[in-house]
Amino acid sequence: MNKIFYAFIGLSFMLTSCGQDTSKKTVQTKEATTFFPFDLPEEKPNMPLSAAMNRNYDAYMGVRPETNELFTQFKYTKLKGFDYNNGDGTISRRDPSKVIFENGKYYIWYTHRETPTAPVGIPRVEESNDTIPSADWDLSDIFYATSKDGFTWEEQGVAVPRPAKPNIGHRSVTTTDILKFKGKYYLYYQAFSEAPGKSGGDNCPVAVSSSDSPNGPWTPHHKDVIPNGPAGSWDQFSIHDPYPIVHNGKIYLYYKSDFGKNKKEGKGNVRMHGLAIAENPLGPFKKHELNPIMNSGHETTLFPFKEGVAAFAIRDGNESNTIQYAKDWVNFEVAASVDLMPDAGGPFVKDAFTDTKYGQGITWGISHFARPHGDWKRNHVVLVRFDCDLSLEVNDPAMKKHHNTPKFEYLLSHGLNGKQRERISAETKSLK
Ligand code: AAL
Repeated sequence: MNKIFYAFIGLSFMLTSCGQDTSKKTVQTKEATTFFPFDLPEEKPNMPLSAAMNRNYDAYMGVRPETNELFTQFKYTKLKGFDYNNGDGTISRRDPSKVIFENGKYYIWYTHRETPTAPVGIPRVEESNDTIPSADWDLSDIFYATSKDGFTWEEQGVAVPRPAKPNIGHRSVTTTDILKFKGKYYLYYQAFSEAPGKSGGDNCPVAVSSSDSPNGPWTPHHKDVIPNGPAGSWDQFSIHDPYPIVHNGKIYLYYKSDFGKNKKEGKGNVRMHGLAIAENPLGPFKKHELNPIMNSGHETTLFPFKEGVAAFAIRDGNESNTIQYAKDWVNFEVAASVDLMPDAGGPFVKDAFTDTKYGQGITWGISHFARPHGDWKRNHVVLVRFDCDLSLEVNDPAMKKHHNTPKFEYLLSHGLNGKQRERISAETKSLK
């Protein structure tokens, strides 16, 4: 009964607020705006609204997660076909590229490390040498794998090996992504000439290799294609996670940079994303004058969506755990807050290279999960499949549920440390 009554009042308000007679409207509005209607209107109601309610209508593609095309759950599945030496830290696979479909099968490329020991870690970089890795992505090559169904993969071996010294990347080639442009294939990747961490940060240029076929052979171009910014600029040291998409006949390459670290002031890295645009896959790439164009995120995951481009902001920054949207491919706005985002997601983007004018979105991809056993001494990363509904072609209500209940153990695994316990007990003692 209540529901019907309020719906009636809400409806009569909406109808009268669209009327012609403004004096009447004012009176009616005064009476009717005492409440917001029980049935959440799909269209923005013509009544005074709070900042939050204005945002709910203006900033999102739907007024509730179920109708917001850029809201999704993420579901995960273990991949078949990859061996990790019982997870002892000597084999790692991480930072997968986008998935592409060619020759009747799916392809992915990724960082592959196989070393006699697990990495010592960036803080102990001085203990690394020609066979002992510093970071998990040290002493790596770019491998590829193919699959008929996206769940079971066959590792095909190396696509881009570390080149001989003194070429860039002779220490490690990592974190690749794929571009198909005018019938040729390009792999962009981070090319380390020293162990990650050796000169402070994780600094390396971006190199590119090309091929006439996704099966290779790949020709390395031995050049830095996305140069670092000038001294003092946000991307002066690192250009990570190069991620190309074709837009307006050009290559839009999004990347991440680590910056803003100040050990003395106890400030860690911030991570933001930039955009570099080129007409030719081998460059020159021109950085966008508004860079950084995303204030949050870590690895880059983007896909054409409607007229614009959607991006994952995972793990770092004020807007982490959001999916963002830029209608003009540059100015990103938060489009959804989400849970359990895929780290380093490499989605299957059907229209990544078709220069689409209306992107259809994604439903799955390959991402990575660091330290599945939680042990830094056996540090390695595994590839995993994620599924979602960020697609205009699919409507999967089960992917639009917005209520994740983590296991109690998961919550408790994020416990207080000793120092925090001391502060809390001192606080309690100080209460008289
Ligand atoms: C990743 C990426 C880049 C970084 C390192 C390896 O997740 O952001 O690739 O350099 O970590």
